[in-house]
Amino acid sequence: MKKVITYGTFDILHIGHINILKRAKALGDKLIVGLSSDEFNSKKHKSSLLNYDNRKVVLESIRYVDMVIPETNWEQKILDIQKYNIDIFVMGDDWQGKFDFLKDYCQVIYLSRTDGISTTQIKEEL
Ligand code: C2G
Repeated sequence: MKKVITYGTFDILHIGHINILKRAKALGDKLIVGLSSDEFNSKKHKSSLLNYDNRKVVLESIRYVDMVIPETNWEQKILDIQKYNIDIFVMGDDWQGKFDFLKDYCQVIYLSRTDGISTTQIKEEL
């Protein structure tokens, strides 16, 4: 049973999110998503249009997602990897290198982002 984890805000879901979730799931058997809380979003200097509960329900409905846990701080990843026996940590390559410290605990894979789409762009077009 190979377990994969990834983290993010996943506001206003779009194909970029689906692509990374689909590819992350394909790397193992179970995918856990650490979903940024509304409070943590403000620490990331990001605001989401949809609140945590809404974003959580949406993520849980995706076939590639097996479990959603809250992401409330930058320090929880090592604990999450140990707590959930994670084999692979996945992030989009806009984070390339930023999480290499996790290589002591699990495999770290950065996947290419989907070009031409972002929540920021959608918000601006709205
Ligand atoms: N993503 C992507 N292609 C896009 C947009 C997003 O592959 N066009 C990926 C990002 O690289 C990330 C995931 O989708 O891996 C979620 O993106 P965000 O919700 O923007 O997450 P972010 O704000 O990067 O938060 O601790 C890590 C942070 O919580 C990551």
